Amino acid sequence: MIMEHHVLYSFRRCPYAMRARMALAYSKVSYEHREILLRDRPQTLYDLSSKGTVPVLQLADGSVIDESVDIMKWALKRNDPEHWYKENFDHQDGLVNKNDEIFKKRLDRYKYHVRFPERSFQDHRADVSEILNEYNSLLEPGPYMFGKDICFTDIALMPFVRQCAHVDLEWFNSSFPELGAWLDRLKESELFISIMVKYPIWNESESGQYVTWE
Ligand SMILES: N[C@@H](CCC(=O)N[C@@H](CS)C(=O)NCC(=O)O)C(=O)O
Repeated sequence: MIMEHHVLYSFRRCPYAMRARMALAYSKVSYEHREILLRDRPQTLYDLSSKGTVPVLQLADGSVIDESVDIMKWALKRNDPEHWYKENFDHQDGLVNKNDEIFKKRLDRYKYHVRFPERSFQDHRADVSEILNEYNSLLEPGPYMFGKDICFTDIALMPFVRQCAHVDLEWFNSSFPELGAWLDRLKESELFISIMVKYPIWNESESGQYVTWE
Protein backbone atom coordinates (compact mmCIF):
# COMPACT_ATOMS: atom_id res chain seq x y z
CA MET A 1 0.00 0.00 0.00
CA ILE A 2 1.33 3.44 -0.94
CA MET A 3 1.31 5.61 2.19
CA GLU A 4 2.72 8.82 0.80
CA HIS A 5 2.74 9.95 -2.78
CA HIS A 6 5.66 12.24 -3.57
CA VAL A 7 6.37 13.30 -7.15
CA LEU A 8 9.83 13.95 -8.58
CA TYR A 9 10.35 15.92 -11.79
CA SER A 10 13.68 14.85 -13.15
CA PHE A 11 15.91 14.75 -16.19
CA ARG A 12 18.19 11.73 -16.44
CA ARG A 13 21.41 13.53 -17.40
CA CYS A 14 21.04 16.52 -15.08
CA PRO A 15 23.73 16.40 -12.38
CA TYR A 16 21.48 18.16 -9.86
CA ALA A 17 18.74 15.61 -10.49
CA MET A 18 21.25 12.75 -10.20
CA ARG A 19 22.32 13.80 -6.71
CA ALA A 20 18.68 14.16 -5.63
CA ARG A 21 17.80 10.73 -7.05
CA MET A 22 20.79 9.16 -5.26
CA ALA A 23 19.70 10.62 -1.92
CA LEU A 24 16.08 9.51 -2.44
CA ALA A 25 17.22 6.00 -3.35
CA TYR A 26 19.62 5.76 -0.40
CA SER A 27 16.91 6.97 1.99
CA LYS A 28 14.48 4.54 0.35
CA VAL A 29 11.91 7.20 -0.38
CA SER A 30 9.30 5.97 -2.85
CA TYR A 31 8.00 8.47 -5.36
CA GLU A 32 6.35 8.95 -8.72
CA HIS A 33 9.08 9.69 -11.27
CA ARG A 34 8.17 12.20 -13.98
CA GLU A 35 10.90 12.33 -16.58
CA ILE A 36 10.91 15.59 -18.50
CA LEU A 37 12.83 17.10 -21.39
CA LEU A 38 14.54 20.41 -20.66
CA ARG A 39 13.75 21.62 -24.18
CA ASP A 40 10.06 20.90 -23.71
CA ARG A 41 9.26 21.42 -20.06
CA PRO A 42 5.69 20.77 -18.95
CA GLN A 43 3.61 23.66 -17.62
CA THR A 44 3.05 21.67 -14.39
CA LEU A 45 6.73 22.10 -13.57
CA TYR A 46 6.48 25.91 -13.86
CA ASP A 47 3.25 25.86 -11.86
CA LEU A 48 5.12 24.18 -8.99
CA SER A 49 8.27 26.26 -9.27
CA SER A 50 8.55 29.30 -11.52
CA LYS A 51 12.30 28.66 -11.98
CA GLY A 52 11.41 25.68 -14.15
CA THR A 53 14.58 23.84 -13.17
CA VAL A 54 14.90 20.19 -12.25
CA PRO A 55 14.88 18.45 -9.88
CA VAL A 56 11.61 19.42 -8.22
CA LEU A 57 10.05 17.28 -5.52
CA GLN A 58 6.40 17.74 -4.73
CA LEU A 59 5.70 16.21 -1.36
CA ALA A 60 2.56 14.28 -0.49
CA ASP A 61 1.38 17.28 1.58
CA GLY A 62 1.61 19.53 -1.50
CA SER A 63 4.75 21.41 -0.51
CA VAL A 64 7.48 21.81 -3.07
CA ILE A 65 11.27 21.48 -2.81
CA ASP A 66 12.99 22.94 -5.86
CA GLU A 67 16.68 22.84 -4.92
CA SER A 68 18.63 19.60 -5.26
CA VAL A 69 20.56 20.07 -2.02
CA ASP A 70 17.31 20.65 -0.14
CA ILE A 71 15.83 17.47 -1.64
CA MET A 72 18.93 15.57 -0.50
CA LYS A 73 18.73 16.98 3.01
CA TRP A 74 15.00 16.31 3.23
CA ALA A 75 15.60 12.66 2.28
CA LEU A 76 18.52 12.26 4.69
CA LYS A 77 16.52 13.76 7.53
CA ARG A 78 13.94 11.02 7.04
CA ASN A 79 16.42 8.19 6.81
CA ASP A 80 20.22 8.30 6.93
CA PRO A 81 21.22 4.72 7.82
CA GLU A 82 24.92 5.09 7.00
CA HIS A 83 25.31 8.57 8.52
CA TRP A 84 26.01 10.51 5.34
CA TYR A 85 25.10 13.79 6.98
CA LYS A 86 25.68 13.39 10.69
CA GLU A 87 28.89 15.40 11.17
CA ASN A 88 31.23 17.99 9.59
CA PHE A 89 28.15 19.98 8.55
CA ASP A 90 29.97 23.27 7.95
CA HIS A 91 32.79 21.69 5.99
CA GLN A 92 30.40 19.56 3.93
CA ASP A 93 28.05 22.49 3.21
CA GLY A 94 31.02 24.72 2.34
CA LEU A 95 32.35 22.27 -0.22
CA VAL A 96 28.97 21.71 -1.81
CA ASN A 97 28.27 25.48 -2.00
CA LYS A 98 31.63 26.08 -3.60
CA ASN A 99 30.96 23.29 -6.05
CA ASP A 100 27.60 24.75 -7.04
CA GLU A 101 28.65 28.39 -7.06
CA ILE A 102 32.15 28.19 -8.51
CA PHE A 103 33.04 24.75 -9.86
CA LYS A 104 29.82 24.37 -11.89
CA LYS A 105 30.47 27.64 -13.74
CA ARG A 106 34.07 26.69 -14.46
CA LEU A 107 32.92 23.25 -15.58
CA ASP A 108 30.48 24.76 -18.09
CA ARG A 109 33.21 26.99 -19.50
CA TYR A 110 35.62 24.06 -19.75
CA LYS A 111 33.07 21.70 -21.30
CA TYR A 112 31.68 24.28 -23.73
CA HIS A 113 35.00 26.10 -24.21
CA VAL A 114 34.24 26.92 -27.85
CA ARG A 115 31.45 29.17 -26.60
CA PHE A 116 33.88 31.03 -24.32
CA PRO A 117 36.73 31.95 -26.69
CA GLU A 118 37.80 34.97 -24.62
CA ARG A 119 39.99 32.52 -22.70
CA SER A 120 42.01 29.62 -24.06
CA PHE A 121 41.10 25.98 -23.52
CA GLN A 122 44.20 25.69 -21.29
CA ASP A 123 42.93 28.57 -19.11
CA HIS A 124 39.53 26.91 -18.72
CA ARG A 125 41.30 23.66 -17.90
CA ALA A 126 43.48 25.40 -15.29
CA ASP A 127 40.33 26.81 -13.65
CA VAL A 128 38.71 23.42 -13.20
CA SER A 129 42.04 21.87 -12.20
CA GLU A 130 42.37 24.23 -9.24
CA ILE A 131 39.19 22.82 -7.70
CA LEU A 132 39.76 19.24 -8.87
CA ASN A 133 43.12 19.39 -7.07
CA GLU A 134 41.33 20.33 -3.86
CA TYR A 135 38.93 17.40 -4.28
CA ASN A 136 41.85 15.11 -5.06
CA SER A 137 43.75 16.14 -1.90
CA LEU A 138 40.69 15.55 0.25
CA LEU A 139 40.69 12.00 -1.07
CA GLU A 140 44.33 11.27 -0.34
CA PRO A 141 43.55 9.70 3.06
CA GLY A 142 40.47 8.25 1.26
CA PRO A 143 38.71 6.43 0.02
CA TYR A 144 35.92 9.02 0.40
CA MET A 145 35.91 12.78 0.96
CA PHE A 146 35.54 12.51 4.73
CA GLY A 147 37.30 9.22 5.35
CA LYS A 148 36.37 5.62 5.00
CA ASP A 149 32.64 6.05 4.47
CA ILE A 150 30.58 7.77 1.82
CA CYS A 151 28.99 11.02 2.91
CA PHE A 152 26.66 13.70 1.64
CA THR A 153 29.52 15.60 -0.06
CA ASP A 154 30.65 12.59 -2.13
CA ILE A 155 27.16 12.20 -3.53
CA ALA A 156 26.51 15.91 -4.01
CA LEU A 157 29.76 16.44 -5.96
CA MET A 158 29.99 13.20 -7.90
CA PRO A 159 27.70 14.04 -10.86
CA PHE A 160 29.62 17.27 -11.51
CA VAL A 161 33.04 15.63 -11.26
CA ARG A 162 31.76 12.91 -13.59
CA GLN A 163 30.71 15.49 -16.17
CA CYS A 164 34.07 17.20 -15.93
CA ALA A 165 36.01 13.93 -16.16
CA HIS A 166 34.19 12.92 -19.33
CA VAL A 167 35.44 15.96 -21.25
CA ASP A 168 38.85 14.23 -21.41
CA LEU A 169 38.94 11.09 -19.30
CA GLU A 170 42.55 10.24 -20.02
CA TRP A 171 43.79 13.65 -18.88
CA PHE A 172 41.47 13.56 -15.85
CA ASN A 173 42.60 10.12 -14.65
CA SER A 174 46.29 10.87 -15.05
CA SER A 175 46.05 14.31 -13.38
CA PHE A 176 43.79 13.35 -10.45
CA PRO A 177 44.38 9.68 -9.65
CA GLU A 178 42.57 9.59 -6.28
CA LEU A 179 39.62 11.46 -7.69
CA GLY A 180 39.59 9.13 -10.71
CA ALA A 181 39.49 6.04 -8.49
CA TRP A 182 36.77 7.63 -6.32
CA LEU A 183 34.71 8.46 -9.41
CA ASP A 184 35.04 4.93 -10.78
CA ARG A 185 33.90 3.46 -7.45
CA LEU A 186 30.86 5.70 -7.35
CA LYS A 187 30.01 5.20 -11.04
CA GLU A 188 30.11 1.43 -10.53
CA SER A 189 28.08 1.55 -7.32
CA GLU A 190 24.66 -0.08 -7.18
CA LEU A 191 23.29 3.23 -5.99
CA PHE A 192 24.42 5.15 -9.06
CA ILE A 193 23.44 2.39 -11.47
CA SER A 194 19.99 2.22 -9.86
CA ILE A 195 19.28 5.91 -10.45
CA MET A 196 20.46 5.94 -14.07
CA VAL A 197 17.71 3.67 -15.35
CA LYS A 198 15.85 5.18 -18.28
CA TYR A 199 12.25 6.30 -17.90
CA PRO A 200 9.90 7.24 -20.71
CA ILE A 201 9.19 10.96 -20.99
CA TRP A 202 6.26 11.83 -18.78
CA ASN A 203 3.03 12.53 -20.59
CA GLU A 204 0.96 15.14 -18.74
CA SER A 205 -2.25 13.18 -19.19
CA GLU A 206 -0.85 10.10 -17.41
CA SER A 207 0.96 9.21 -14.18
CA GLY A 208 4.70 8.83 -14.15
CA GLN A 209 6.47 5.67 -13.06
CA TYR A 210 6.23 4.72 -9.39
CA VAL A 211 9.67 4.03 -7.91
CA THR A 212 10.05 1.89 -4.77
CA TRP A 213 13.18 0.55 -3.14
CA GLU A 214 11.99 -2.32 -0.92
N1 LIG B 1 20.17 25.14 -8.04
C1 LIG B 1 19.34 24.20 -8.74
C2 LIG B 1 19.88 24.06 -10.15
C3 LIG B 1 19.09 23.07 -10.99
C4 LIG B 1 19.39 23.25 -12.49
O1 LIG B 1 19.95 24.26 -12.92
N2 LIG B 1 19.02 22.23 -13.28
C5 LIG B 1 19.20 22.36 -14.70
C6 LIG B 1 19.30 21.02 -15.40
S1 LIG B 1 20.82 20.21 -15.12
C7 LIG B 1 18.00 23.05 -15.29
O2 LIG B 1 16.88 22.75 -14.93
N3 LIG B 1 18.25 23.96 -16.23
C8 LIG B 1 17.21 24.65 -16.91
C9 LIG B 1 17.25 26.12 -16.67
O3 LIG B 1 18.16 26.60 -15.97
O4 LIG B 1 16.36 26.80 -17.15
C10 LIG B 1 19.35 22.87 -7.99
O5 LIG B 1 20.33 22.59 -7.29
O6 LIG B 1 18.36 22.12 -8.05
